[in-house]
Amino acid sequence: MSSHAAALSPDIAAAPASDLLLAEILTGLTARQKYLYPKFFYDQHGSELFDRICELPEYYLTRIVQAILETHAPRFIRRLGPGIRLVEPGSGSSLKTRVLLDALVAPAVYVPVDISRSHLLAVAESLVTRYPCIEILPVCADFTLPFDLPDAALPIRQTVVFFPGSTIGNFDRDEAIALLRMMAQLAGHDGLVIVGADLRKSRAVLEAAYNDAAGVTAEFNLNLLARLNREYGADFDLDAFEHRAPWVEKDSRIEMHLVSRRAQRARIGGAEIVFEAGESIWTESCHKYDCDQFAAMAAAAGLDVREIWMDDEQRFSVQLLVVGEGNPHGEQDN
Ligand code: AVJ
Repeated sequence: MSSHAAALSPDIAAAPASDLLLAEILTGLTARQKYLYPKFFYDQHGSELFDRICELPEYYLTRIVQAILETHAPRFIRRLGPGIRLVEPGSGSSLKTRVLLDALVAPAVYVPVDISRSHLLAVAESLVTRYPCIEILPVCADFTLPFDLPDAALPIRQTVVFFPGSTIGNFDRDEAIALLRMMAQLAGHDGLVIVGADLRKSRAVLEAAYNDAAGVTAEFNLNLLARLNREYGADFDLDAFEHRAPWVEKDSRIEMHLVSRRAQRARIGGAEIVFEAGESIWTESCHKYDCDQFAAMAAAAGLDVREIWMDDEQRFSVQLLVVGEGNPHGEQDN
């Protein structure tokens, strides 16, 4: 780590505590339906694999969000004027953000928030070089837990929370509402929340997007076990698990699983995890919405839909949300 990156922000040191993560991992692996949270995908290697997923021909999401943002975001962001603080939970490589950063009127602040410390640092460093007029304040945090926004040197007029990649779809309805409420609080009075929501479409298109021919999504899924082996001294046999990602119509979601090919045991953190043949670890849900359903969720979080940006074929939506009138969360300023 270079001293340059360290100078970006002292908050970078606040990485999530690792024994807390191990406790969460063990809770998931000892549940009746075994599960692991998708946030565990994103170590350095997992973040890189995700970037490769975004380039896959079958993975339509990233390209469409990018096109939607290129069409609508620059004018919208420029109109906001100077003094904007852009906060991005789960910023990853901040690639989708560039179209916004390019349009921000200086002075402005960008707060990328990501769980992958080394990846966040590397990205933040390159942003400092690329955007000398924007104050870059990275925060290493698990955005599903409360975190503090770092103090900016510049006066801030308005906060825009940016969550474009459809990660909201990883969460169940109640969790998604809680997350939207948290974003409303971060945005504060007069704030804006921009959320990407993938739309319901045919099984064929959806299943192809999560079962790519090159096998990158399978590798991404299996990297979760590789990571447990690397970081927690676990002994999962990667060849004994298989990637599966069916569209589950009744719950309107893709479910990603790692299915045990045979009866087996694995050790992690002093515990033994027993698998029957065909038993799975549920690693991710990717919910797909229609706009009415999404608006109802936003409303439950105290947010009103002001505008929806979509591609011509209505495959993906970017929702512009404002803190609703009379919502108590609107009064909480950050
Ligand atoms: C990063 C959560 C938006 O749900 O499409 C991609 C993650 N998983 N392929 C998604 C993912 C498998 C992605 N999000």
